Amino acid sequence: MRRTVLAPLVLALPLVALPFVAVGSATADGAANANLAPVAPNTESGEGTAMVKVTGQTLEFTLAASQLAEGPHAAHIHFGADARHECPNPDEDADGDGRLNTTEGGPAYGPVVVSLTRSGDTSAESTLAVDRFASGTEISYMRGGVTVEPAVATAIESGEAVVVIHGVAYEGERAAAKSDLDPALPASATDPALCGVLSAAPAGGAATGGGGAAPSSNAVVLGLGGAALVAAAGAAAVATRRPREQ
Ligand SMILES: [Cu+2]
Repeated sequence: MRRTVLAPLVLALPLVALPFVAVGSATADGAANANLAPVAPNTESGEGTAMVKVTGQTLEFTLAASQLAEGPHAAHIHFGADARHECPNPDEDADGDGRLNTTEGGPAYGPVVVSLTRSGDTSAESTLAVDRFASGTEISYMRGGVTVEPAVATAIESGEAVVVIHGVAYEGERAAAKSDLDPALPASATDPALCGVLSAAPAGGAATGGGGAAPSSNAVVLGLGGAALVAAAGAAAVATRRPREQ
């Protein structure tokens, strides 16, 4: 009994004691950014950015967007090995109903692999957990400690993952349409609004540091479970990158 409790502690010790040895060797650490643009023909307004920091299998993300429709905005990282790793084209409105629903965008960006919720679960099971996403015309939040599959971490760093913010404003016929994801919801609640491909950020240290020291220091912060430290670092990044955030 006691032995099973101690084993994880013993295994964890080397990680703490050797902070400058690369942690998470299965996937390189890095960051990726996306500029989010309106998904036609659903909407013509809105803009946003997504930033994702990858440390091993752990993500820290920042999501910000403005000029959105009222209402909740489900937001996800989409990825499929067979997808094109792109945002959908307007002509992918396969059924020609003047909307490009989430399913019709699938060939471009693949299924949901991370739900960018503000709290709780972040798996695909939270795809429509609207009460845990942001709401309103302007959204801005960040979160750390999001664990993903190694393949997802690799996809993000390879420029193959796509961020999609859902929730648009429809009038007329389109307003009456039901969601392809959940017929109990209107299509406006789940159709894609903004989309952007995550591409590797010009590394702030990883590429130029030459020794992996910068990524290691991130790993140490995360390894110590310093949520507050991570949040502070992220907030600083937001502040420097988005001067007009408020
Ligand atoms: Cu999505």
